Amino acid sequence: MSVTLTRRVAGLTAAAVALAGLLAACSDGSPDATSGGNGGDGSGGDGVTIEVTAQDGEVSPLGDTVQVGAGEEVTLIVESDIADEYHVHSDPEQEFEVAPAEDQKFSFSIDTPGSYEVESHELGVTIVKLEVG
Ligand SMILES: [Cu+2]
Repeated sequence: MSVTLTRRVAGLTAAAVALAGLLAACSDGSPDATSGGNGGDGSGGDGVTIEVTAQDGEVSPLGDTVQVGAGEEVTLIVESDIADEYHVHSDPEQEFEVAPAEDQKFSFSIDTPGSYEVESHELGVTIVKLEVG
Protein backbone atom coordinates (compact mmCIF):
# COMPACT_ATOMS: atom_id res chain seq x y z
CA MET A 1 0.00 0.00 0.00
CA SER A 2 1.23 3.48 -0.72
CA VAL A 3 0.98 6.53 1.42
CA THR A 4 -0.19 9.73 -0.20
CA LEU A 5 1.43 12.90 0.93
CA THR A 6 -0.71 15.92 0.23
CA ARG A 7 0.96 18.38 2.46
CA ARG A 8 2.49 21.44 0.95
CA VAL A 9 4.68 24.09 2.40
CA ALA A 10 2.85 27.35 2.19
CA GLY A 11 5.16 29.36 4.39
CA LEU A 12 7.64 30.18 1.71
CA THR A 13 5.06 31.74 -0.54
CA ALA A 14 3.73 33.93 2.24
CA ALA A 15 7.21 35.16 3.05
CA ALA A 16 7.90 36.02 -0.55
CA VAL A 17 4.70 38.02 -0.81
CA ALA A 18 5.47 39.93 2.36
CA LEU A 19 8.92 40.78 1.11
CA ALA A 20 7.58 42.00 -2.22
CA GLY A 21 5.15 44.24 -0.38
CA LEU A 22 7.93 45.79 1.63
CA LEU A 23 10.02 46.52 -1.40
CA ALA A 24 7.11 48.04 -3.24
CA ALA A 25 6.33 50.37 -0.37
CA CYS A 26 8.97 52.81 -1.39
CA SER A 27 8.97 54.07 -4.92
CA ASP A 28 12.42 54.09 -6.37
CA GLY A 29 13.22 57.75 -6.64
CA SER A 30 16.85 58.28 -7.43
CA PRO A 31 18.65 60.27 -4.75
CA ASP A 32 19.02 63.55 -6.46
CA ALA A 33 18.15 66.16 -3.93
CA THR A 34 21.14 68.22 -3.03
CA SER A 35 19.43 69.17 0.20
CA GLY A 36 18.78 72.80 -0.42
CA GLY A 37 17.17 74.19 2.67
CA ASN A 38 19.92 75.38 4.88
CA GLY A 39 18.30 78.63 5.79
CA GLY A 40 20.14 79.51 8.97
CA ASP A 41 18.11 79.54 12.12
CA GLY A 42 14.68 80.50 10.99
CA SER A 43 13.51 81.51 14.39
CA GLY A 44 10.46 83.62 14.68
CA GLY A 45 8.14 81.94 12.21
CA ASP A 46 5.54 79.43 13.09
CA GLY A 47 6.63 75.93 12.46
CA VAL A 48 6.01 72.35 13.32
CA THR A 49 8.62 70.37 15.18
CA ILE A 50 8.48 66.61 15.21
CA GLU A 51 10.79 64.65 17.45
CA VAL A 52 11.69 61.30 15.99
CA THR A 53 13.40 58.52 17.88
CA ALA A 54 14.63 55.35 16.20
CA GLN A 55 16.04 52.76 18.52
CA ASP A 56 16.40 49.00 18.37
CA GLY A 57 14.52 48.88 15.09
CA GLU A 58 11.53 50.80 16.38
CA VAL A 59 10.51 54.30 15.42
CA SER A 60 8.50 56.80 17.37
CA PRO A 61 6.18 58.31 16.29
CA LEU A 62 4.88 55.57 14.04
CA GLY A 63 2.28 56.56 11.49
CA ASP A 64 0.86 59.51 13.39
CA THR A 65 -0.95 62.18 11.43
CA VAL A 66 0.42 65.71 11.79
CA GLN A 67 -1.35 68.82 10.52
CA VAL A 68 0.89 71.26 8.73
CA GLY A 69 0.16 74.51 6.99
CA ALA A 70 1.04 74.86 3.32
CA GLY A 71 4.52 76.33 3.13
CA GLU A 72 4.99 76.04 6.87
CA GLU A 73 8.39 74.96 8.05
CA VAL A 74 8.56 71.42 9.36
CA THR A 75 11.54 70.41 11.43
CA LEU A 76 12.41 66.84 12.25
CA ILE A 77 14.61 66.44 15.29
CA VAL A 78 15.98 62.97 14.95
CA GLU A 79 17.70 60.63 17.32
CA SER A 80 18.65 57.35 15.69
CA ASP A 81 20.87 54.45 16.57
CA ILE A 82 21.35 53.50 12.92
CA ALA A 83 22.26 55.21 9.68
CA ASP A 84 19.06 55.70 7.76
CA GLU A 85 17.44 57.69 5.01
CA TYR A 86 14.17 59.48 5.55
CA HIS A 87 11.93 60.27 2.63
CA VAL A 88 9.27 62.90 2.45
CA HIS A 89 6.93 61.76 -0.27
CA SER A 90 6.22 65.24 -1.50
CA ASP A 91 6.68 66.41 -5.04
CA PRO A 92 9.56 66.72 -5.52
CA GLU A 93 10.46 64.05 -3.03
CA GLN A 94 12.82 65.11 -0.28
CA GLU A 95 15.41 62.89 1.30
CA PHE A 96 17.45 63.24 4.44
CA GLU A 97 20.54 61.28 5.37
CA VAL A 98 20.24 60.22 8.97
CA ALA A 99 23.33 59.32 10.96
CA PRO A 100 23.49 57.20 14.07
CA ALA A 101 23.42 60.21 16.34
CA GLU A 102 21.10 62.39 18.34
CA ASP A 103 19.80 65.89 17.85
CA GLN A 104 19.86 65.94 14.05
CA LYS A 105 17.65 68.61 12.55
CA PHE A 106 16.08 68.43 9.12
CA SER A 107 13.85 71.23 7.92
CA PHE A 108 11.60 71.41 4.91
CA SER A 109 8.28 72.74 3.81
CA ILE A 110 5.57 71.58 1.44
CA ASP A 111 3.64 74.09 -0.61
CA THR A 112 1.00 71.86 -2.13
CA PRO A 113 -1.91 70.77 0.08
CA GLY A 114 -2.28 67.05 0.39
CA SER A 115 -1.25 64.06 2.43
CA TYR A 116 2.42 63.09 2.46
CA GLU A 117 4.25 60.33 4.23
CA VAL A 118 7.57 60.68 5.95
CA GLU A 119 9.19 57.31 5.71
CA SER A 120 12.18 55.52 7.15
CA HIS A 121 13.82 53.86 4.21
CA GLU A 122 15.91 51.54 6.35
CA LEU A 123 13.12 50.33 8.58
CA GLY A 124 10.42 50.46 5.92
CA VAL A 125 7.84 52.24 8.05
CA THR A 126 5.91 55.49 7.96
CA ILE A 127 7.04 57.82 10.70
CA VAL A 128 4.38 60.47 10.29
CA LYS A 129 1.79 61.37 7.73
CA LEU A 130 1.73 65.09 7.02
CA GLU A 131 -1.65 66.60 6.28
CA VAL A 132 -0.75 69.78 4.45
CA GLY A 133 -3.52 72.29 4.01
CU1 LIG B 1 10.35 56.78 0.19
